[in-house]
Amino acid sequence: MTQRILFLGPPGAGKGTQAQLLCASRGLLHLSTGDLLRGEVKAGTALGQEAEAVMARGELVSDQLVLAIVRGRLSGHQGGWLLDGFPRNLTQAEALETLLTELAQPIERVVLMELDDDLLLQRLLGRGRADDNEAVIRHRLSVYAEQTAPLIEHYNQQGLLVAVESSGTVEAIAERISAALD
Ligand code: B4P
Repeated sequence: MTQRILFLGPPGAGKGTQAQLLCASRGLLHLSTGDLLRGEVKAGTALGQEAEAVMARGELVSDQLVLAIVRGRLSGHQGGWLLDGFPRNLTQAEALETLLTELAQPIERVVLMELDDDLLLQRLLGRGRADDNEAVIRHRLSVYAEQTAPLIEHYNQQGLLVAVESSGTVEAIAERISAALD
């Protein structure tokens, strides 16, 4: 069974929602850089203070900060994992590859969750997190298009990418993802 998985897709595609389900059913470590950063903000750490304003603007937190978090969580972990919302740009992807080569734990599959902008906007406005107002969401979508979308071709060239249509019910999408992974 596929054990080392990466979820890629625009904000609001449902990466976090689907990652929780898949990790529970496969016993994988769920590593969401968004959740980890929000945890640092809530705890009021120095890292959280640095990340808070950046996240509120809908921009990407510095690669150095995010990489330190991921390295800390993956080093020493035994077993499978799912990286949710990381990497977000080519610098992060290249640093991840170096780390995974060191750990001898290559990525097995990259799941691209695809959804129209209108539905993304609708879902995120419904969620109502601090960074979920329309102006910030539109900015996050443009950051995704500029910085994260190039990773689609990057992983496609490596033969790792599988695209999953991400409209419909949570259950229907979960079934599509499972079918795409096995
Ligand atoms: P993230 O926390 O990664 O969140 P996201 O991309 O906005 O949402 P996701 O796709 O996980 O959607 P969700 O399941 O919640 O990023 C937030 C910020 O953190 C970034 O903007 C950035 O500042 C920072 N950050 C994170 N990682 C970083 C990195 N690597 N480098 C730099 N900065 C980083 O679903 C969204 C909504 O849709 C929810 O309300 C959900 O209930 C609903 N939903 C889900 N599935 C649905 C369905 N099938 N039908 C209807 N609604 C559905």
